[in-house]
Amino acid sequence: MPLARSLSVTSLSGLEEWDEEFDLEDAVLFEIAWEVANKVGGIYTVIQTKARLTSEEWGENYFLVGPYVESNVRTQVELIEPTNPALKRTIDKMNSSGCKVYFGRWLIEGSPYVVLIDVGFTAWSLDTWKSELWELCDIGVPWFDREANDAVLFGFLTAWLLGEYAAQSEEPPHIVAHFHEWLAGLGLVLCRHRQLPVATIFTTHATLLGRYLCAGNVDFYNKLANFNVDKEAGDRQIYHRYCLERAAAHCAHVFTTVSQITAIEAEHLLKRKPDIVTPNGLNVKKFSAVHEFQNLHAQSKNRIQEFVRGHFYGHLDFNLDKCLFLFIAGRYEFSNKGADIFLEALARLNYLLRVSVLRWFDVTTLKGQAVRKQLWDTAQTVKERFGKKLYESLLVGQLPDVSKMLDKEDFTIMKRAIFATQRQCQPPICTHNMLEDSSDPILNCVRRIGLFNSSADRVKIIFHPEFLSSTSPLLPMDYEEFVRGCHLGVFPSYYEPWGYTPAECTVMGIPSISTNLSGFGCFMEEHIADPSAYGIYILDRRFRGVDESCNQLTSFLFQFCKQSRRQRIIQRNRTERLSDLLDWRYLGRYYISARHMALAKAFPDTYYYELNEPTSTSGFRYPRPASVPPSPSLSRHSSPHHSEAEDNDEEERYDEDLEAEKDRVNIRQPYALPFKNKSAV
Ligand code: G6P
Ligand code: 1S3
Repeated sequence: MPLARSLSVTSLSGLEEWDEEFDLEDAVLFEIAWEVANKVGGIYTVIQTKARLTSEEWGENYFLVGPYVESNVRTQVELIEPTNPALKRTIDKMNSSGCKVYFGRWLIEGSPYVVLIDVGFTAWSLDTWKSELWELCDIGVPWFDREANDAVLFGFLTAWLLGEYAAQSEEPPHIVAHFHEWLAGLGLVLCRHRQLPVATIFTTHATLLGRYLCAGNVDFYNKLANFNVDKEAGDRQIYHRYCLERAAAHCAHVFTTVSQITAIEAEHLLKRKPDIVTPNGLNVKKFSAVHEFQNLHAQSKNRIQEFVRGHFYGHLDFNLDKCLFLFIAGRYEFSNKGADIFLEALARLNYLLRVSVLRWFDVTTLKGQAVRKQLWDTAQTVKERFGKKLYESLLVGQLPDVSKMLDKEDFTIMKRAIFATQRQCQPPICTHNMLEDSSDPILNCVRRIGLFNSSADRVKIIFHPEFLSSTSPLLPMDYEEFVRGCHLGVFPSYYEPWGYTPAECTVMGIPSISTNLSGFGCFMEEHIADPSAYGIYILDRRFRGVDESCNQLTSFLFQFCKQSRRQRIIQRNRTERLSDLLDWRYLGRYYISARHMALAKAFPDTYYYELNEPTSTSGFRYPRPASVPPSPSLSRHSSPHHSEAEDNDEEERYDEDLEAEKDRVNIRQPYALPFKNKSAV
């Protein structure tokens, strides 16, 4: 029976309303990725955050397919009996033929169904399937490439699943299968080869060759059109992986990438122009109190301050309240993610801050003030604890026992404060003992630029080489809390197909620096008239040399440091206002469009689709803020330099400029989706 499903993407502060009623008939959607319920990198975020919207649209007919990893299943998945009869028969059949396939609900927003396949359990088929792959398309996978072996197993198993599902369906089904990244791509190639009734989509989140070439010393973007791709892949011993990726891109009914810049890269390196760009979104949390995100910033910042207090124990000769927290995070690809130029820019910033601070204040006086304030704070803390004990004693009608009024903890607090005035060695750079300390690129760079957290340095560095976790004894915060507590995210990537890190900052109202070589940076540049006024700084890494980009980055950082607290608050309000642009409720339409396109291509007798602007996400633009931009002012200094009076007037801060601008934002929807069920045309 045809299921009528309707999707309503409602108005998001200025983004035009988009209501579309359409009939998907009996179509079912399988979304296949190695990162389903399995966190490895950015694709996990795509799948996990998009699940709610896709579940709303497809309901019971949406299934995510991924690898079975026991530790993940234990914490993230509720295993249940398959609800869909054809899928139940499929899984039973596969399990009785030597596979291990599980079904469950992934315990995330939207609670989507997941089909998880234990690839290791079917490893006995690896050689047979590799031979079949060789017979089919001359792709030889070497035995030692573990990831590629997994890709072969996963590919054959997902194609088996989809084929079996088609066979077990009572009516000829309309299946949409969306495959993400090369690791899942072989399943798509096999679906086409076996001529299964499946509309296929392949999304690449980064091309293999692009990632490898950029990580080397190659002028990637200027040479993009001229690479001998086979040779380059062969030289890097990834030819077989590259072939799997390219085959998937070419076999797909619809090929998509996450940004325009990766679309160009794919056209040159994979030799197919994407049919549509599907930018990455996020699930934007809206608080009932509009300024809750500002309060959360203050709360999280306090926790980071506590951590910094501990890290710089004995060396806290700076005022934490005037300390700005800048951070970088991401996959450990030193130059691709721009850690190299970030560190270099920090060294230059350190110089600028030292020079400019010295011009106005005597540094030793500043330090003396910081130490004095810390001792004062300690005395206040101990006084409060003392007062509480005194009060408790009086409450029970007793005079206090003076010998018990100061306990062990009070003495510890006071000793720590005294030690803080004595300095022997520098505070550490790294929070962990690194196994390969001498060859670690970050530590080596820090050694080269000489930023060792000395007391004269205005820029201090802490390297936390591990995922953040709220259960860590060191810094008990999860990533989201940490980001909220910082002032600026710095992501000067050279290779970044999309870049979730600055997008996450934006939806939490934290300004960020990205680049015009990242999908996110280009997207924001395209859709905002004056990105930096909204706290979206876009570094030019495309038309400038490394040294010039580094100077520009230093200048962004220096200007940011000169902002007053009030200016930062206004800027955070503006940044947060861009969230709607990055919400799946808005960006999800590109995925929807890709699926409609694939259905129409694979089942032209049933579905019809017409696309107006196939590869463009253009058509809307945030105007320049109406009020004066939060330009840095040297006379007001709440960060490195600051007056108390200025902080006090922050309460009247919020939305004089927000109100003024709200009505001016009027964004056209990017393009219409004239998808119709053919019978309704
Ligand atoms: C938020 C809080 C304010 C706090 C401010 C600190 O806006 O609501 O109470 O003063 O953050 O801002 P800063 O940029 O100095 O961390
Ligand atoms: C990739 O992950 P990465 O950090 O290796 O996919 C992400 C999701 O599409 C994307 O945001 C990122 O730029 C890519 O590089």
